[in-house]
Amino acid sequence: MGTDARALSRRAFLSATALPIADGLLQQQSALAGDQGGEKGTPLKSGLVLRQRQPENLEFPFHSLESFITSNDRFYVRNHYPVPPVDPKTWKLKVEGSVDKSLELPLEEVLKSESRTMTVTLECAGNSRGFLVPKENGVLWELGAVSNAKWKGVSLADLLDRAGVSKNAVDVVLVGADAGPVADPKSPGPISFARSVPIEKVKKNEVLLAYEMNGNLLPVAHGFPLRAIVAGWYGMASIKWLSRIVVLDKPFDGFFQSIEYSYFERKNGLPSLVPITAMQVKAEIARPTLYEVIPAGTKYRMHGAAWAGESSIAKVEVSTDGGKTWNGAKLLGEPVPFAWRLWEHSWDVPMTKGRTTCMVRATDSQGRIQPMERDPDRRNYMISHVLPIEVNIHSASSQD
Ligand SMILES: Nc1nc2c(c(=O)[nH]1)N[C@H]1C(S)=C(S)[C@@H](COP(=O)(O)O)O[C@H]1N2
Ligand SMILES: [Mo]
Repeated sequence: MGTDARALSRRAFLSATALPIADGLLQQQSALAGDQGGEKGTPLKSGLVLRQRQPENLEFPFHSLESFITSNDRFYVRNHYPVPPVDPKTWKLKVEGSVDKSLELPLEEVLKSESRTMTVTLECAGNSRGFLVPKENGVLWELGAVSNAKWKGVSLADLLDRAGVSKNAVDVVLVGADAGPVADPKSPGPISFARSVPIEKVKKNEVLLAYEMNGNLLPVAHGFPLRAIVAGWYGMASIKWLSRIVVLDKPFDGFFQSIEYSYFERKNGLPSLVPITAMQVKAEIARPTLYEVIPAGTKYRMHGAAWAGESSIAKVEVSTDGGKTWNGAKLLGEPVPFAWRLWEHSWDVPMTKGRTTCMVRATDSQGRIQPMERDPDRRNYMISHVLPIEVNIHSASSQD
């Protein structure tokens, strides 16, 4: 690797760890929602939408989507527990389980490994839950529990090579420093936020342990000092405030992948709960927004983003008549593996005023297309069916 990356990030970290900057970050983090007032569902000063104050859950205002990269202060935040106190001076990453040699790595050691950079879109498995009827339990996200950033860190595969993974290993558990009790089913005390990833996915270099986000130190809200980025998967696997990595010879059955973040898969006609993994193909409309008033007889720029998890976007289509007819949208920029693709479409808005429903649907490179209807086997996760956005066409001449 170049001298730049290692030297620079090491310096950034060493100074960060020596100074009370980490305390500053913590204060900044807890001030994020608290200081800014705001009712649930309303925008904070940062522009993020408050969904829950404690633990802090903040939504990216998807209608403001303008660029491929989401800036750090606009990236959605999904927390299950209060942000854990992490002191970078004493922080260590434990690597244990089915390995030749357990490791306890201080931050410096992690930073010494060869760095990699990946642009990866994270979508919460509960994104768009607010659209479900009847109303579901859980955080009622609209369109913005999804964001895209450039992450820099070390490949989990490289780190595991140092520990020497046993040949019987099948699963790698990522454990966060945050923990809390679970009410239903009642847990025997606090449970850490944790999630496993199969060893094959790790070996493909698709799991990054990131310490930088969009060229800056990883913000506390996003997992400082180190978080996992599991490329192509829903966000729940991208463990923040990483503290332990446990290699197992059997699949892990933790709460956050067997009870929460699981869905019904039909095997021989029998529904069985399986962990949620890769993101489904999905497109969303940034503009127009729900109930937006659009002038009749004009050209309107519809735009948004589409993503397909471990696959890639082949096609995006839009409808402005409630799904009766569909038109191809233009895919913008170049495809980037594991990142969303922006799209746009120029709509010739009709002269007739009244309500109409806009829709978007994406198809991936394997021919998978977004369904029109919600699949109940998915419980209240993986909400990727076509979402109707009703708008009002308004004639410029009349005042109503
Ligand atoms: N330690 C820890 N990691 C976590 C979570 C958490 O609550 N604790 N939430 C997960 C979920 S459900 C999502 S969608 C992503 C969100 O990452 P972000 O807050 O950086 O957007 O973090 C994941 N990693
Ligand atoms: Mo999530």
